Amino acid sequence: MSFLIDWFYNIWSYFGFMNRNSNLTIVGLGNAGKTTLVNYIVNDLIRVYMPTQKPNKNTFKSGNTTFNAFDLGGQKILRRLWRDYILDPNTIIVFVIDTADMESFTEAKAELQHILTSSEVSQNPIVIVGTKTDIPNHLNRQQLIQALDLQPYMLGINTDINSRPLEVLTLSVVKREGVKELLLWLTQCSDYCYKRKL
Ligand SMILES: Nc1nc2c(ncn2[C@@H]2O[C@H](COP(=O)(O)OP(=O)(O)OP(=O)(O)O)[C@@H](O)[C@H]2O)c(=O)[nH]1
Ligand SMILES: [Mg+2]
Repeated sequence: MSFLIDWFYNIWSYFGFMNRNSNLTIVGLGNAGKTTLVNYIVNDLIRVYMPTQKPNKNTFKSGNTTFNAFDLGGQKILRRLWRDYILDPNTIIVFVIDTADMESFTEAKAELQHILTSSEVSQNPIVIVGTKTDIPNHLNRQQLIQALDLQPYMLGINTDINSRPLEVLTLSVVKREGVKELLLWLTQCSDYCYKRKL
């Protein structure tokens, strides 16, 4: 039976009939580059933004999916808001981290681990996005995986923690590199989540 559903699904997707919505919750420490990334995706614009105080909703389309992206503030006092948005069972979590800011790594890693080990969001897909790869001495994808202790999640060692989609990507908004790959992953992830619910 499921092959029939897949078949109809593929045909409908092919003809563009399969429009759907997906939520993104964008978190990460202050200054990580969240607002810059979202606005680049939405408006193709690179400019400087004030630190985010209130959550901002931005909408953009990629493939057949309309994404509602909630860009949250990363300053310590604002992080308690993250939970309210992350708890949406249908949201894809986008955790943004500055690959060139070694000083903030311990704190970023702690926040990320908190999310990764939270049973409340254990099914939510998560993409860890390392930004600012244009800055010299940044960590590349492999170094980022190591620094954040993400090897068990990537290697399929523990099936419990691998039951959800998880990816690590790096990019630079300034150089306009890696953003297409992020959009592709988000679109595929949204497809996968949709099928998972069928
Ligand atoms: N070199 C470089 N700088 C970047 C890049 N992306 C963002 N930045 C800079 O990083 C700084 C912080 O960017 P924001 O997007 O405001 O950071 P944020 O994560 O939204 O911060 P909060 O709103 O405080 O949580 C700004 O000075 C940006 O210009 C990038 O790809 N490369
Ligand atoms: Mg911001």
